[in-house]
Amino acid sequence: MPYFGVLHRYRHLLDIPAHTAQVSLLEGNTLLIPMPRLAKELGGGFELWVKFEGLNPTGSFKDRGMTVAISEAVGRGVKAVICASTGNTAASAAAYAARAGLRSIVLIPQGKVAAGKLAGAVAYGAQVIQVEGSFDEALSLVVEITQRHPIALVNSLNPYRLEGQKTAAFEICDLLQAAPDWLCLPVGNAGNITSYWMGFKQYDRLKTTGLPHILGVQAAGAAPLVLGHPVDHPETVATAIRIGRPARGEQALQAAEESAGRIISASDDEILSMQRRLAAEGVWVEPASAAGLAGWAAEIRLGNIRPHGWRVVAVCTGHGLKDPDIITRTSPAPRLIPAEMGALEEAILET
Ligand code: AN7
Repeated sequence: MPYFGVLHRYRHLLDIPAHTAQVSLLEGNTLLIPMPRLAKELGGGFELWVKFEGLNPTGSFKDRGMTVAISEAVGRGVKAVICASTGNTAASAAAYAARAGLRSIVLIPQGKVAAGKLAGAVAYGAQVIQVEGSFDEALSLVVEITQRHPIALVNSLNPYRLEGQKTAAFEICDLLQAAPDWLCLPVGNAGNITSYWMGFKQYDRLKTTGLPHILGVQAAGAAPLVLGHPVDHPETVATAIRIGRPARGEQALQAAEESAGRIISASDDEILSMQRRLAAEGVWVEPASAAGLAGWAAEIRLGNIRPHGWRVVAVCTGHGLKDPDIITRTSPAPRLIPAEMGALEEAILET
């Protein structure tokens, strides 16, 4: 049966208005990749899967929520949409707005958005505006402007974004025939952790698929939910989750508590090291996307979680291609040789 995207597949399970007019790029249906070698390296005793959300049409999980938010907006006659973004939401909003023939405006924190995301937003035709400030400041601006002008807000304060993002939880349960024991994922503005928890609870009510413990992971330099207070100047190499005042923070804490999970933080070093380990198995994700698994690895190492046959799904939210600079910046440049056999042999045989 051909695949038509998350709205087509799961519409009956989403709380959305009847006017919603499907705008899709056939997002969703992403791969759940088994990672037995990495599980063993991390100590073993559990089964590890990566839900690779970087395989969505614009390279991140944001497409699941955006198809629904834009479909709803189009259905009620909206002509322009706006969001604040650390990059992925911007690219996704721009793409779905383009698909629908809407104008899109995206606000990004100056100098803190990875190259592939900015390029995406520009390529899809968004009006990109840089703000001299953080994501959190940009978000306050877009919330206010949507109260003054007829422009639809497509940040995850928009409830239809969450409805769409629930579909990832449905897919995992459909594929594994049950919820996993643990779900680990990065936390920024906290829309995704909220959506997963809504999705798992809904599926459990409908199909008794069970509930996972949720491990939400923030970057140590942007960890308001771990610290218990907002962070005014968040800093992390994982720019996607460089967020100090998560819009859905309360719901994230509730998801962690209700699921008997937790929200922890991982250092930039731990995040980058996990990014490398994943890439060493052929799965290249952007730094933020490695945070969930970096947190899991730390919990195992510290003895806070004892793995006994758990089935673990790590959500890798965005593709490595989104942020190529972080890799090239932190690795030696490829060696340059003359176009001669002797030089090639010397270069590859010397060590
Ligand atoms: C790769 O694009 O907030 O906790 O503006 O891009 O739902 O915010 C991105 C967030 C994780 C965190 N991984 O998700 C934005 C933005 C990646 C991300 C998150 C983001 P939320």
